[in-house]
Amino acid sequence: MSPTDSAMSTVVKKRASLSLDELIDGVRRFDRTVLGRAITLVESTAPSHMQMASQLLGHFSKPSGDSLRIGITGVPGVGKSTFIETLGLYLLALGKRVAVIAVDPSSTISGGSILGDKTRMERLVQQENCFIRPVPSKGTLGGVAQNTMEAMLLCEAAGFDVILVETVGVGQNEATVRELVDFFLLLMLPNAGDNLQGIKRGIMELADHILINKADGDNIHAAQLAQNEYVQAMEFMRAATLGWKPSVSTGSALEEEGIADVWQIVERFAVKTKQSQIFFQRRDAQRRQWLRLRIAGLLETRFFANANVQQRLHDAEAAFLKGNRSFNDAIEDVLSSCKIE
Ligand SMILES: Nc1nc2c(ncn2[C@@H]2O[C@H](COP(=O)(O)OP(=O)(O)O)[C@@H](O)[C@H]2O)c(=O)[nH]1
Ligand SMILES: [Mg+2]
Repeated sequence: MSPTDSAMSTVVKKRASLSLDELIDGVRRFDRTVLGRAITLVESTAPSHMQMASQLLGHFSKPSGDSLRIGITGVPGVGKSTFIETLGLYLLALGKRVAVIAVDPSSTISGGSILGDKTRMERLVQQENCFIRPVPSKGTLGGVAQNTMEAMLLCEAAGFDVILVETVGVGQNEATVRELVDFFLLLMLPNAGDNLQGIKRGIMELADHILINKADGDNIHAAQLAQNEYVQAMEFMRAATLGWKPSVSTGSALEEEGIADVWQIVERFAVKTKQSQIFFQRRDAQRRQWLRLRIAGLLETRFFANANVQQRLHDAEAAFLKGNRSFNDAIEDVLSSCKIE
């Protein structure tokens, strides 16, 4: 064994030093360090990790507990992280266990113009019944969805009651996250006039509730005007959840105003959608989607790890670069190395 090999194997050993049973046991015991390790394992795309990851997830694949999954979106700077911290502390005071999953925008926004979310949740981080986890937003939307879903499932298995998913209101992320959660909250800024024109109607149609944040100081009046405008605009929009009429409220994450109102709305939503079965239908759809995402992920990993595929890929690439095989033929050469038509 070369020195590099032995260094590698120590690294691998260190990472893999928890057995499947230890991971399962730690998650069950609400050990947040082990929970973090479990999430890291299921995020891994290394072929050597995938079997254990599947076993771990398989162990927790039955719906557990009575959790609520809440997605929170809005433009950068609207106050999502501040709101999550305030709501999180409020829920902890009610005796709930709160997990935060932040779809980390650092890799999608160039120049690192978004401050790290963790710095905004300093008080929350210190709480015993809280767990904060960034999910990398790089890679495919399917990959982000799968990572978010699996992190949520493991948090639920650990016994968290409320899962808050922060997603930045740019690109396609919010539509993907909408499909993963029970309730979707849109945060908006008080200057409605400019805002209504700038915001994509599509994002408003995903929301179960809109909170005009930063309704404090000089902004209170503007926030009320914005509220009226949004209420009117929502009149003509399709509801995100069958049988639920989204409403608009004002509040201040910073001054801890209007937070209890939002939570009451969430609770009413949960009762109502459980009565109408929509809640459970949505959860079933999420489980179906999860199965497909994992199949897709495994298919890709196994495909590219296959020695025959690697050989064909190597040959096809060379032939394509030399101009001996067309683009389409090169693709077919590689795809035909497995049996799927
Ligand atoms: N005045 C006021 N400022 C707020 C409020 N919520 C957040 N902020 C500030 O807005 C900035 C962005 O907040 P942050 O939570 O990081 O926004 P995010 O990018 O949506 O996660 C920070 O400087 C916050 O202190 C609020 O309710 N009122
Ligand atoms: Mg943030």
